[in-house]
Amino acid sequence: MKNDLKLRVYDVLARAFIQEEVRTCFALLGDANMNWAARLAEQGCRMVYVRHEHCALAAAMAYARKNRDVGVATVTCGPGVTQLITALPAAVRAHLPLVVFAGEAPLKSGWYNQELDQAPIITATGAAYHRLHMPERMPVAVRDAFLQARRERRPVVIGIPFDLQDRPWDGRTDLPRPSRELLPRPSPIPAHPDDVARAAQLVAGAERVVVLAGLGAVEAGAAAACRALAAKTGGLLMTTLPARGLFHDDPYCIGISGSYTPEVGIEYLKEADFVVAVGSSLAYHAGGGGQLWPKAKMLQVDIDPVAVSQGQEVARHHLRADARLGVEALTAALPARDGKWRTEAMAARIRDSKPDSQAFEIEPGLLDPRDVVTALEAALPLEWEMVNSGGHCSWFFAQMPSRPQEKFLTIREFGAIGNGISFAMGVAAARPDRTVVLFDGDGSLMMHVQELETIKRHGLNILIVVINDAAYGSEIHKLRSEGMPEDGAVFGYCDFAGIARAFGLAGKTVKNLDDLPKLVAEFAAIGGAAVWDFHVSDKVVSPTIRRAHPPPGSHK
Ligand SMILES: Cc1ncc(C[n+]2csc(CCOP(=O)(O)OP(=O)(O)O)c2C)c(N)n1
Ligand SMILES: [Mg+2]
Repeated sequence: MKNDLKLRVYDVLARAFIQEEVRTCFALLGDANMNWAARLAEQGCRMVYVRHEHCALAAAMAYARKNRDVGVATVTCGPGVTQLITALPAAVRAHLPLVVFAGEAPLKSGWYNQELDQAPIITATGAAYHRLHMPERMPVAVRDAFLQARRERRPVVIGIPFDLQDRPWDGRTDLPRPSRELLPRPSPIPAHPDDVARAAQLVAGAERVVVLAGLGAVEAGAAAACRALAAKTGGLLMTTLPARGLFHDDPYCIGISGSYTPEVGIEYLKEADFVVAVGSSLAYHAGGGGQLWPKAKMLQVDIDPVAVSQGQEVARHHLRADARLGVEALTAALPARDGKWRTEAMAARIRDSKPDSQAFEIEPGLLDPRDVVTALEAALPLEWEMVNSGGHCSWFFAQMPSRPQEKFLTIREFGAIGNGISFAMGVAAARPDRTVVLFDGDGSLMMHVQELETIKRHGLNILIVVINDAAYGSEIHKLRSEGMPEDGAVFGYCDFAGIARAFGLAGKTVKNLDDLPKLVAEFAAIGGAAVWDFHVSDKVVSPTIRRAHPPPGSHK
């Protein structure tokens, strides 16, 4: 820190971020960002200091998704930047607007041990990289980074050599107009009447319609419109995984589309003859290619309709429009129909069926992960924020149908494990008055278990539920299916309750599910953070794995 009163470049850079209304920044310090970060904090930005740079970016991702705003993180140059390389592609694929303040090695030295050509590493992930080497232009370049992140919905990393940051500021002290004031504010795009007429004719000719909503439907506020369309056609509703819970209280919602569809949903989708996909990119894992609905034609209602998505032919029919306006216009253009697919008996089946009814032999003393999820579904307050992580266990905790969409977050587009704890921190920072409950696997939690210290230090209110099968479940089930040795995927029941206590959190190995209501009440009363470890059997195989990796002997 400099003791003279002269304004430095990092002072102005910090002001430029404050001017962009940055109120939370996820950070890990080094030479190339610490002065800037200290100034940012002084100007009222809440700093969440994490223990691994990956987690700074991943937490900013969840913050951005939750607040529908730009997430901000900061890392030092060189090794600080290389730690971001798993989180960046995940943010790119999830279309999350982020700005990362990264340092760069000093320009003045002939040699610097942390020097690295950062741009190609960052741009290889799909994120943008801007070198800021001209102090006078930096405030505008920062503003433009926010504009770019918002418009392109991807991470923008700005790299600034730290000797430049340390220089006295000789330029103007007024800042450019912030990105929020410059952003175009277009109204939602209505559908063209010809497209509506064509779409209505197709839907009117269908008998078994399913309305599938994705995050685009959530963002456009299209939930009520989708329900009305499903009601008018007498059809059913479902969502993609990230949009789960959008129809949580609708008796005709068959759950999540794709790898996580519950049993009854799979059955009804086989009968469907028409799917209206609303605000969904029809991703591979959402069943966009139509494997789940072999008889159905598909109409996509979206501002950016596609023919092929993630290597698969998807919708043949398209209605280009804002999700809400498009669905409203379609519904209005449909004639009333007499026969309906939906019946009260179907609603009762949807309500009363287990997501997966397969029986498994379970070792004494271990739990069935499906029972754990059912018990948690009953015991956890509905207003708690849920964060779902990945891994084999994620099939089970995706099945909590009573939880509303606005209390749910999952970001899975890059398929990386280890992010749950960061996402939970991001949600906790975005919703400081709420309790956050994270559902994670043991392998995933261990990947960034150091963040328990961050949670403790920042007093975040997070309950971590570990579905602990003592293994990388996804890998064991695949290896077993191929008759391969499973040693590399099995590590035994690690003592998460003990680890949590060592970091100063509460920790509990929950053996009896009947204890849950009492445990939840106690946790709700005290708050803070805790890890609850549920030792589950690795004999319970999710339907997705059973389909894709049948047991040995059944291979063709
Ligand atoms: C960063 C990363 N490394 C490795 C993998 C491969 N992988 C996918 S699922 C999984 C197992 C996760 O284990 P756990 O969190 O315990 O969940 P489980 O599958 O056991 O339910 C692994 C290692 C991955 N997806 N991402
Ligand atoms: Mg596991």
